[in-house]
Amino acid sequence: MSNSAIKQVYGRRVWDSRGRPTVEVEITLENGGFGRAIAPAGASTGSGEALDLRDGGPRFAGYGVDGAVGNVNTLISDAITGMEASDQAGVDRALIVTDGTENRQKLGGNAMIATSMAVAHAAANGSGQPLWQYLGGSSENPLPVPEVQIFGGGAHAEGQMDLQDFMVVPFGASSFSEAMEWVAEIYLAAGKTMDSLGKRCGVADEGGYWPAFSSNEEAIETLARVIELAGFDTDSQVAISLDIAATQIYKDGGYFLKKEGRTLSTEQWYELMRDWVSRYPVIMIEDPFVEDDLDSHARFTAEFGDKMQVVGDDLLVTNLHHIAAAREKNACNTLLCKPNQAGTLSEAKQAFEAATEAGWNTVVSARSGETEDITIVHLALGWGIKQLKVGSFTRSERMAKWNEALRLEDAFGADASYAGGRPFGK
Ligand code: 2PG
Ligand code: MG
Repeated sequence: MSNSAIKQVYGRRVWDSRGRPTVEVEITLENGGFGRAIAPAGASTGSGEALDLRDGGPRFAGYGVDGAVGNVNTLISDAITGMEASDQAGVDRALIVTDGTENRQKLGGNAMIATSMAVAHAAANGSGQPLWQYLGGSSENPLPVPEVQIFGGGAHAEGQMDLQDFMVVPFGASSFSEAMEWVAEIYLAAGKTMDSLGKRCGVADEGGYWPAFSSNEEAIETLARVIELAGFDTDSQVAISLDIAATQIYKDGGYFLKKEGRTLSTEQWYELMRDWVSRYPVIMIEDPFVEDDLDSHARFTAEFGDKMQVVGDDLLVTNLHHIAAAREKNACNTLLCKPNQAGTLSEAKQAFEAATEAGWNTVVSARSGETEDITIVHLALGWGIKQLKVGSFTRSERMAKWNEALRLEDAFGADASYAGGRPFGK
């Protein structure tokens, strides 16, 4: 038994940013290395993603994780105790085999991803390296370009707005810290604008404003105005990213716009997005169509893919088979990489590598249900992922990630650089 052998696996229930139970795992190694990680949880989930194991029943509205935590302390502990934590692929394989299901319903995707990430943290700690470095990163890897939510809607705001995330992308900043400064100014300007319009209602699940706009377009138009009001140029400094999360509004063969009280055919919906994209500075659009409509995604990517990023989240669910199918049809040009959709770190990394091989860009992403866990920031720097999406610019489960990236930028010192620019289009 060499140094990084896993000595102890311990799971406990903690709580996420929506006040729901989630799984925390702690790993202790023979060499004294220690790692801890917490599973995040989505609200607008894609149908092919790894399933969180929930207890069901009346307690905590069914969101309990006693079963998943129990699995960590029994089945998972039995399967990986004694294995080398430095063999991430081997540990992840053991998790996958022990689970034995397609969608991780036996052990629970939540139990698996928390374990997989905690093992990486423990191995890094045991080897005396920060996680990003242990994962193979160098201080020459650029800090990622953030996508930051200003207005939240969709499943994160009880459907008050049809689209889910109205975000800003400070692609023209010269450093990550400058990007954060720009976002802070825009966030303040957005608050002032909403107050003066009398449209500030509260905050959505990820901390962005939950506005009382009468249409999606009003929100996009306001966001473009706010960027300019804060003093930024939308051509060269800060532009808009939209997560449509279209599967959530797809009903009975059409796209249902609740505020406007109308349902659009796929063709009408396509036209509406074409209109938005032509009139507003939108440089990224995520899940523009229902997740199984690869043809519409392909048509959209053929028309706009050289000008903007077409991002697959529910479309790809960080899954190699979905990525292969989308690649075959050219259905997008960017992967949204969410480790908990995959179930293990090794599978998330394979998804990133498959996307890179396809010539796509990748955004590593948090979930709408989050905690203080900052693993994804280290994945970005460790694997060399150039974009990062973690929600708004408020609330500590979001700020924990932005602040961790600032710490890493600081630690890189003179080597620090910023991914900047736009991967597709100018
Ligand atoms: C998404 C994420 C983050 P959720 O759709 O990209 O905004 O939401 O975690 O609910 O899937
Ligand atoms: Mg999404």
